[in-house]
Amino acid sequence: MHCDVNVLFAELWQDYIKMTPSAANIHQLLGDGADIINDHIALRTFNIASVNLAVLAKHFIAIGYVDCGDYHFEKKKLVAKHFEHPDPSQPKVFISELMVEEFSPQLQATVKGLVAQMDVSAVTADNFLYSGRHWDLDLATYQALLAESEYAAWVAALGYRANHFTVSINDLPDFDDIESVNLKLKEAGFILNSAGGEVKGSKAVLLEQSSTMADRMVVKFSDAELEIPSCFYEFAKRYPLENGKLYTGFVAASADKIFESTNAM
Ligand code: OOG
Ligand code: NI
Repeated sequence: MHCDVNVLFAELWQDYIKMTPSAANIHQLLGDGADIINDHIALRTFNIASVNLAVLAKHFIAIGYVDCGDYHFEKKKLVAKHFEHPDPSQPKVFISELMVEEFSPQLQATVKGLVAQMDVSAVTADNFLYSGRHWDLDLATYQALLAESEYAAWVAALGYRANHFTVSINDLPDFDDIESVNLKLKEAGFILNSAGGEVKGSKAVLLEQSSTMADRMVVKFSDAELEIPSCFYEFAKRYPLENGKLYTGFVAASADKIFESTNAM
């Protein structure tokens, strides 16, 4: 496990921009070359004991992160937690896990079979959170997973890595509101996730979010290659609580729609 939060996020970012070439362009577009503050990143996994949310979370807890919130997505059969660092300038972390036992016996057997191929030491290695896929996967198995759960298929194909980074709109020098960020992105030709509307949440729930639809990349399966959705970029604007501090949580109804940024269009 890493012991330096900045090193871990630098590694996660390097992997993420390989998966998401558009993120580098968006970075330039919104930040005008200046540094961009990340509101949060997100990771995905299965709730199988050897790779579950808690296993991923250990990497963040080891560098000072604290468990700060629980979320449940009944229809997608997911649960999630978010973690915060004592230094509020460090990104928050949103980790979700698929409740595998709620799916068909076939999906359960497939997922257990994938995870069983992993080297047991992989999950504590420094690079685990940006190590990608640890198993053989054929195209038919990918497609069978996709038919039941887009999330299951995404994790099966792409494995362990940041599924998105999130620009903190509050910290952008040239933009104030999420609508003008969205407009700038659309003018530059980026496709936004419009599930539930382009802006998820509101000032009333203290968080507004939008995201691009994931980039697409050719992934090698054991018997074929196929272009599939990879990772996306998110934009978040936070509003203050009554005590004047910015809200630091997530909004389940909004998150539910953000997950769909990796759906095929
Ligand atoms: C996470 C979706 C939720 C947010 O900011 O609400 C989320 C995911 O797609 O893995 O990131
Ligand atoms: Ni997010």
